[in-house]
Amino acid sequence: MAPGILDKAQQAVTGQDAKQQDMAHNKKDYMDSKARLTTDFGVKQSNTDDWLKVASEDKTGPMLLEDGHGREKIHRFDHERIPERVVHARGAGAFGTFKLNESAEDVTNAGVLTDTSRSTPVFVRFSTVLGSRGSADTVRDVRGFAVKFYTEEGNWDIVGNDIPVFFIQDAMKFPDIIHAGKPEPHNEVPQAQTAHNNFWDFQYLHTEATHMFMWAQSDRGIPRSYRMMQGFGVNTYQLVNAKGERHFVKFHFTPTLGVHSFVWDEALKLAGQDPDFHRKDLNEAIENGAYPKWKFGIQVIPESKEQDFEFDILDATKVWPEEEVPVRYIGELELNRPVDEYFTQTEQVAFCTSHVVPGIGFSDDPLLQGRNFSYFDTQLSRLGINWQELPINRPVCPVMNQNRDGQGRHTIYKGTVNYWPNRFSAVQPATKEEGAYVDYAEKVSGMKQRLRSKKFAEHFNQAQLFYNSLSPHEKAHTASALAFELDHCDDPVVYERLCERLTDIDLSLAQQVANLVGAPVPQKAGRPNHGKKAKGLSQMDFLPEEPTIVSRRIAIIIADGYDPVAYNGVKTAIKSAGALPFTIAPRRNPIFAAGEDQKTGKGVKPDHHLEGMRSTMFDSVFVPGGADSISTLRQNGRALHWVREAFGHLKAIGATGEAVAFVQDACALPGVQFSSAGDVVDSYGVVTASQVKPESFKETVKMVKGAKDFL
Ligand code: HDE
Repeated sequence: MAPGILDKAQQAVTGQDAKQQDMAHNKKDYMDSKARLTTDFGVKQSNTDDWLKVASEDKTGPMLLEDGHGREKIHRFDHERIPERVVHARGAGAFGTFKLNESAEDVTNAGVLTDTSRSTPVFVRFSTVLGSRGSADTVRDVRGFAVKFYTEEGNWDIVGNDIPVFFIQDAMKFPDIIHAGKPEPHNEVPQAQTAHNNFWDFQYLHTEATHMFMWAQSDRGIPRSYRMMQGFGVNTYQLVNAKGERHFVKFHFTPTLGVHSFVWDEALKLAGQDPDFHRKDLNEAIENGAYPKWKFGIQVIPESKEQDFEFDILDATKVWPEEEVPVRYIGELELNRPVDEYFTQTEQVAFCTSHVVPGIGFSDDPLLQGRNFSYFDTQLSRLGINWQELPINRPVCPVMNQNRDGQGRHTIYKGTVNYWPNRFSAVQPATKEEGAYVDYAEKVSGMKQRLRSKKFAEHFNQAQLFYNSLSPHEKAHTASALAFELDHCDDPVVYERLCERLTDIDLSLAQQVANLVGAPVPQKAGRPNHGKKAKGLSQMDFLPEEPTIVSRRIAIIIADGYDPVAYNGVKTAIKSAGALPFTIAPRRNPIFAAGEDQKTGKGVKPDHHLEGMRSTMFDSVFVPGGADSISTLRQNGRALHWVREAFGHLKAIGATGEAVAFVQDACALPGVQFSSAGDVVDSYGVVTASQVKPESFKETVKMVKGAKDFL
């Protein structure tokens, strides 16, 4: 047995999981100082900087085609790119572990969902959908949430999203919805945006997309972090237990940090200020030991109850309301290892919905059935027929079959036959007892026709359910998001008709949006709002069990003459709460505390200067006092903007001593009254303490935990 192929004894010795061991054979340490430069074929090279040429110290002559090393280097470079994913091109990945807390053996016999002693290695890739590989992370879009479980029975992929429903019911419509959302064909504009005519034209004409576009326009479309969004399998799968009974299932991942989003202005600015914000955030958290975690849950419906719902449970544009089908949390997903190399791991990873293990299977969900064809197919053009041999895609259990050859083949099979049956009885099919995949025997009959069941025709009930379930601020954000998008459409047919469509959801929503985008303001609901709500739709239903600031980024702004007691006190308090303090100052060279001699003192070296970073990149801002520091900051427009912008983005802001008045002045808006600054005071998310006492730091941390932006 090759090491890493379920070699548990060796795993115990090395402390590596099965996938780490498996990939160890493909890894090379580029930082090895003893290594020497060679060609791809191992011949040592003395010079990788100058092409072989006819040259002397006085004259540079022609280059020689004969230079194999030069040619190899350029050839390799010319072919470095592979086609980017047709959707979900921009992504970030990490390794981790899946642990099961409760066996689901009543509904499945899958080892990964029944054996609570296992720890299953996983690779997760998060992504945006529409943008190309170089687009920004924080655009308004759906996020991909794809999980590859390297189980003992083979690879299982949940290729999910952060939104539980989809735009279309039948896979046949996928090229249309994606063409409509991607840049328009005549000018390739806009990039990574749905704010254009074609997208909203399609949304109006294709009514089954209504529920999903409401999710995408809500705060779900601009998550604060990949670590703070839910994951959903979206499609309806099936589970089969040892008795051969079938259940329908939906998969859920719920983040332990809670579900949080940006405000739109922050997301827009970040797209330019730090387009890699989400991928950096993922790595920063893992590198700081704040491992992202999700509870893993299943919603299960027995086969006998398939027809008991007002919607079709195979329709991917519908959620299964939690009141009717509760989520049963049975496991935990943790990400704890960054990738070693982006291309070979995050780019070359290939997910397929068709990859399931015994005990898990597919329903007749027409979206899922189409996806099962599409993913394998797309990997052929991205990676070639032998993509399953790439280290990131290889399972950790043995692989043996008659599939052979093709471009880029690595596996070398020994033996004289490559077919079954063969005269040696070599490589026999497995029995059920040996763990073979058993297809669920289902009776199927019907007319062959292009049709969906009648229940698929209802497209608005759940769009209303979703909107009704949002909190007032989520509703307000959704209205502004729709108005932003439609404002970018210049064809009146598009924005006027879409405002009409909104009357099928909620008249007051339609009226707000129509007024902002310059469409006739509708006076009559397209259909009455049924007024029903459900839990699990608003992201306010997913606050962390305990408020936490773990892994949050907190900026401390200082200038020369800052108060060291307040500065050090708050920094320590932030660190001990598991958050990340960053010192920001007018320059990156050392800043000196009040009373510190600038010639002999060491000062504090800031992490960034005020122009190098923006408030958008931090969750909270603290300003310690110090008369000179504050007088410098008062004259610095950027410093004022930092505080004012953070306030505008509803972030927690803390200040002590002389900084109290500075922060109050920076945030003062007509009608906004801060409480008096005698004691520790909190008002509109701004915590101030004129006296520097330990309580003020504790209060700041507490306030940051409770701040609106973190909800
Ligand atoms: Fe995908 N989708 N999809 N999709 N999808 C792809 O596969 C497709 C759908 C999702 O990080 C592609 O490897 C069809 C729903 C994620 O590598 C492609 C249909 C959901 C990722 C493809 C759908 C998803 C993809 C492009 C309609 C949420 C990124 C590259 C029937 C449940 C995976 C690739 C990664 C990627 C096809 C609908 C999620 C072309 C035909 C619904 C997270 O095969």
